[in-house]
Amino acid sequence: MYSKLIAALFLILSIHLTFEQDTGNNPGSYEIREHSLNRPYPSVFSTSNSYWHLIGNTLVTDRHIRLTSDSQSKVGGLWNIIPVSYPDWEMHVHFKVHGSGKELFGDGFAIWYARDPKLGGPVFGYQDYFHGLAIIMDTYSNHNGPHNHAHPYISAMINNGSLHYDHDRDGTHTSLAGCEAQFRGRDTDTLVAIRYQNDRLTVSTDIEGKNIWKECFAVSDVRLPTHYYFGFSAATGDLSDNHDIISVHTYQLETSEQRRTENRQNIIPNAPSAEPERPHTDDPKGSGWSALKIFFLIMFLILVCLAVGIGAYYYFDRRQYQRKRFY
Ligand SMILES: *[C@@H]1O[C@H](CO)[C@@H](O)[C@H](O)[C@H]1NC(C)=O
Ligand SMILES: [Ca+2]
Repeated sequence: MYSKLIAALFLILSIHLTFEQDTGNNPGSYEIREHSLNRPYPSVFSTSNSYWHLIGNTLVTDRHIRLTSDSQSKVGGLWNIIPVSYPDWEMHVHFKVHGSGKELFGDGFAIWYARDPKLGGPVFGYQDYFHGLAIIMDTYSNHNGPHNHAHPYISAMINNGSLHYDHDRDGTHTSLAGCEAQFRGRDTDTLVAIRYQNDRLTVSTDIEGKNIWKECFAVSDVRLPTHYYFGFSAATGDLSDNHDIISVHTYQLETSEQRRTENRQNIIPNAPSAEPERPHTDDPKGSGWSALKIFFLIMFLILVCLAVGIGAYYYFDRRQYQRKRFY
């Protein structure tokens, strides 16, 4: 009897979490098709019909878009060519980094929101001194000195064209924030979410096959203009790996009236200067569950259940009338 009840509660909880993931936890959000990419991929890229262009060694199969294969000295890119006209967005990227290397592999890939699409260069296959945002998924530790974090490492960098990305230091001096994330060579699906809303940049991962976003970092006062471009790039050198993009889902988020009417096109990318590394702390382990806590948890779950039921009713009801907005 009890176990059934608990199983039912867990089911409800997992449904709730799935809902959160699907909508990016933003009720006013909807997916932008021209900034998304999914299987089956367009049969022809780099034509006037396609929203996405491939550069360098990028290869498309029916299963993935391979920025680099697991061989030396490859450079690849995948660039969207429709500028992003809305100020607040969230992007979910399903990717896979894998290869035959057990100890030595690299270098990783980068996700861009940048002024100049379709260029190649030394920073994970894109140009140095770029304008915009880089989310760097670094799998190889170049920094030989005493290290304050392990790899793979996810970090963000904001650039107005003046900063150099220093590979030899893994970009430590220009990094805005970062976290360790064991996203390479996993059997589970690996996803990263980048949210930019009200000048707050949040990066989360879902790499453990739990279908839950785990926050990697969040930074406020990040200023990014509209009309930049989304892109992905990767490079291999002496070390190599497969760097695959499997799908991209981009959502326009609800925007305040003030931000909507502001001219955001000429903003110079800007963010609080790089902070010292935050010490890595593990999530607190669930210990010492008192009866009172369990009681409140059950009450909470019942409330969540009610809210999800009511929310789902309105959601699907509304969906009937607004089907055109969803893809
Ligand atoms: C560009 O960024 C650098 C370093 O963060 C800063 O010193 C400089 O003032 C910025 N330039 C502009 C035009 O904002
Ligand atoms: Ca590196």
